[in-house]
Amino acid sequence: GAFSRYAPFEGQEASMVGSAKALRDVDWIVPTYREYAVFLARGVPVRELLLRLVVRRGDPVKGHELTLYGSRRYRVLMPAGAVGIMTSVAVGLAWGIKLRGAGEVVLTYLGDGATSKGDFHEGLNMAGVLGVPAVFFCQNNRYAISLPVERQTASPTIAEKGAAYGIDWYRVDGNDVVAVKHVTSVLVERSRSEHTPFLVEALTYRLGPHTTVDNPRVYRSEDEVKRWRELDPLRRTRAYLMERGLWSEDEERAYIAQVEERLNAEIEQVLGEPEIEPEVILEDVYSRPTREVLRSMEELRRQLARLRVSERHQPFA
Ligand SMILES: Cc1ncc(C[n+]2csc(CCOP(=O)(O)OP(=O)(O)O)c2C)c(N)n1
Ligand SMILES: [Mg+2]
Repeated sequence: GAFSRYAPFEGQEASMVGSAKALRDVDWIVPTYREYAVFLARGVPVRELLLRLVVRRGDPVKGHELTLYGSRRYRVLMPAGAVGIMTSVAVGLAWGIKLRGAGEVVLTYLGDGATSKGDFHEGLNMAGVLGVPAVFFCQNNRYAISLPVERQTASPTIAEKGAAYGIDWYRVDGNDVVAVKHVTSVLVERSRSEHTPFLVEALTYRLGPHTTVDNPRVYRSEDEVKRWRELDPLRRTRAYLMERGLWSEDEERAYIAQVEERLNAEIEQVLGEPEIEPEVILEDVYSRPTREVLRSMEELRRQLARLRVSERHQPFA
C-alpha cells in the first residue's frame, strides 16, 4: 500500500537482466514503466528506486511522472508515459551519438503493444535510413494490458517487421537469461562498431498484473498462467545452476532471507523520509524559472496555505 502504482515484471526477469547485462556503462537505456529489473541490473541503488516509488524527498525525479524512472548518472532516459513514443526519441539519441562519434549504443525497451503505434514505425524507419547505433528490444509478453498479442498484429512475428525498414531482426527465448544475454551482447557490439540498428523480439510472459491496479483474471485463464509458470525464468535459471552444482537450496534460502531483511530495512527507511513539497512540481519547468513560473509558484503557495487552514478547521472525520 505504500506505492502509489507500480508495473510488476514477474516473468520477465530474464529478458530484462539478460539484455541490461549486455551493455557497457557508457551505453544508454531507454526504458518503459516496467523496466525496474533493468535498473537494478545496471547498478541503480535499491534506495533510489524505492524513493522514486514512494515519492519521498530524495526521489531523483522529484515526484514527477509517478512510477517512471530516469537518471543522467546511470544513463537511463526518463521515458514518457505514453506507450511507444520513446522509440523515435531513442533514434534521435542514437543519431547524436553517431554524429559525435561517441562509440555508445542505445538499448530501447518496448512492449508488443507499442509496435502498433506509428512512433514505432517512424522510429524504425529513421533508424534504418540513418544507420544508428540502436538496439530495439521488444518484450513480447503476450499482452498490452488486456489485449492479447494475436489481436495486436496479424503478422506472424513482431521481429520480422524490422525487414520493412531494412533492419536485421532476431527472436529469442525471453525466459532464457543466457540466450538473451548472448543475443543482445552480439547485437549491441555489432551496433557499436557498424552503426547498424537491430530489432530483437524476446518471447516472454507477464505472470503478474499489468499494474497494481489491474485484475488479469478478467481477461486470461488460470490455466494459461499455470502453463507459463512452468517456464518461469527464475525456475529455469535455478535448475540450470543447480544441475551444474553452482547453486543450492541452502544458498538460496540464505540469500532470500538476506535480501528480504535488507529490502525491509530500506523500505522502512525511505518511508521515514519527508514527503515532497507540492511546490517542487514547478521547479524544473525551465533551468531558470521564468516570471510566469514564479507567479504560478506564488499562486500555488497561496492555494496550499488556504487548503492547510481549511484542513485545520474541518478535520477529516
Ligand atoms: C499512447 C498510449 N495509449 C494507451 C496507453 C495506456 N496503456 C498503458 S500501458 C498499455 C499497454 C502497453 O502494452 P505493451 O506495449 O505490450 O507493454 P507491457 O505493458 O505489456 O509491458 C496501454 C495501452 C498509454 N499509456 N499510452
Ligand atoms: Mg505487452
